[in-house]
Amino acid sequence: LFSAVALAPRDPILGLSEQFAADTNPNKVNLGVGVYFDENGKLPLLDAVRKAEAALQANPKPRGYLPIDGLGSYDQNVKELVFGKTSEPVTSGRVVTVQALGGTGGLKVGADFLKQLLPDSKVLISNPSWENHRAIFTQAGFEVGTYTYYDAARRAIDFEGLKADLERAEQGTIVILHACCHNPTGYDLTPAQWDEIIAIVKARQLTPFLDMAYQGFSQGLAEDGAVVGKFVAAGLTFLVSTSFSKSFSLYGERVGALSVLTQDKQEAARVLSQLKVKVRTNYSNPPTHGAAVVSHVLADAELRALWEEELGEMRTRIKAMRQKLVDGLKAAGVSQDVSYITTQVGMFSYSGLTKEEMVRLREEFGVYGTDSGRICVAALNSNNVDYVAQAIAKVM
Ligand code: PLP
Ligand code: TYF
Repeated sequence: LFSAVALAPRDPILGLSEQFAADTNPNKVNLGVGVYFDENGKLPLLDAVRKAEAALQANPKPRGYLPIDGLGSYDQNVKELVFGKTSEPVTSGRVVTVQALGGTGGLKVGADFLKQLLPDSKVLISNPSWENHRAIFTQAGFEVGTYTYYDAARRAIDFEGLKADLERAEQGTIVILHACCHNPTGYDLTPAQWDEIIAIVKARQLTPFLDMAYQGFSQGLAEDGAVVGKFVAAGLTFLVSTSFSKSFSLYGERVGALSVLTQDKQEAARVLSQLKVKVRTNYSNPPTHGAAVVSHVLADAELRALWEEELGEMRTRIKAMRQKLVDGLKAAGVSQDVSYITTQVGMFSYSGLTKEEMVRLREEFGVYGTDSGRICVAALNSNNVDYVAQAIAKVM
C-alpha cells in the first residue's frame, strides 16, 4: 500500500532544529527557527502567563468541547486587540473572529474558506516569504506565485517592483501581506508605502490576507497593529491571521485566530457559518488551555499591562542584540556596512550571507541559520553574541 510513497523534504526551518539537536559542538547556537530566547538562552514563561495560569488553576473548570469557533471570550478579546475595542468593525458586529491552532491554523482555515469562495483565484506571497505560506495555500488547492519584495543588491524593499506586481495582478487575487516584522527579511513597509499598497489593492479589487504573527515586536502593539486600521479606513473587506506563539511565548499551546472583516452583520453571520464548516471538518473544535490563558490576560487590566511590559522587554532586548551583533562584527574586523542589522525589525535579520557561508557557519562553528541567510536575532544573548559575530566575520 505505501510502497509508492515518496520521502517528503524536511521543513527547511524545523529540519534545522533537528540537525541542531544532533550537533555535539558545545558552542552551538540555534539561530534557525524563529523563537525568542531570553538573556539566559531560555525560552521564557511570561509572568503574565504564569499568573493567568495560577488564577485559572484556583478555579478549575471541566474540559468540555469548546464551540467550533473557540472560546467566546477569547474570540472577543482577540477581535478587540486586532481591530480596536471601540472601532466601527467591532461595534457594528461586521468582523468575525474564530480561534485557530496558532497563526498557521488561522492561515489554513482562511485558505480553505477562500478556496471555496474564489476557487479560480491565484495567491501571491512575497518574494521571499515564510516558506509555509506557499505550502499552506498550495495544499489548499491554489496556484501560488510571488510578488516582488526584497532587493538583495540594495538591501531594501523593491517598492516599485512590488507595486508593479500588484498592479498586474488579476482581480480577486489573494495577496498575503506580512502585517509587521516581515519574515524572513525584517524589512517592513512604511505607513506611507502601506497607503499606496492599499490604494492598489482597492483599485485592482485584490483580496488582502494579513498575516500578523509578530504584533508588538517592531514598535509596539498599537503601532504594529495600525496597518489593520488602514485597511479598515480604506473601506476594504479582508482577512487577518493572528499568532500569539511569540508574543505570549506560548508556541506549543497553538494559540492563534482568524478574523474576517465583512460588509455587515448579516454577511458576518454567513461567513462565520462557513468558517465553522472548515474548522469542523478539519479538527472539530480547538483546545481550551492556551486560549483561556490569553483571554484571561487580555481581559484583566493588571495582567494585560504586565504582558505589554514583558512584550516590550522582549522587543527592547532584540534591538539591543542587533546593536551588539553590529558591534561584535566591527570588533571582529568586518569593514563592510552592517548597519542593515539595526535597520531591520522583528525577530530576524536577513544577513545576506550565501548558502555556502551559512553551511560553513553550521559545520565549522555550530551556528545555525537558514540557507537563505536568515538568522534569528531573538536567540542571541550576551553570552553567545560575540561568538556568533566572530564566526560570521570568519566566513564573510
Ligand atoms: N506567519 C509567519 C510569518 C510566521 O513567521 C509564523 C511563525 O511561526 C507563523 C505565521 C505561524 O505562527 P504559529 O507558530 O502561531 O502557527
Ligand atoms: O519562520 C520561523 O522560523 C517561525 C517558526 O514550519 C516556524 O515562523 C518555522 C517553520 C515552520 C513553522 C514555524
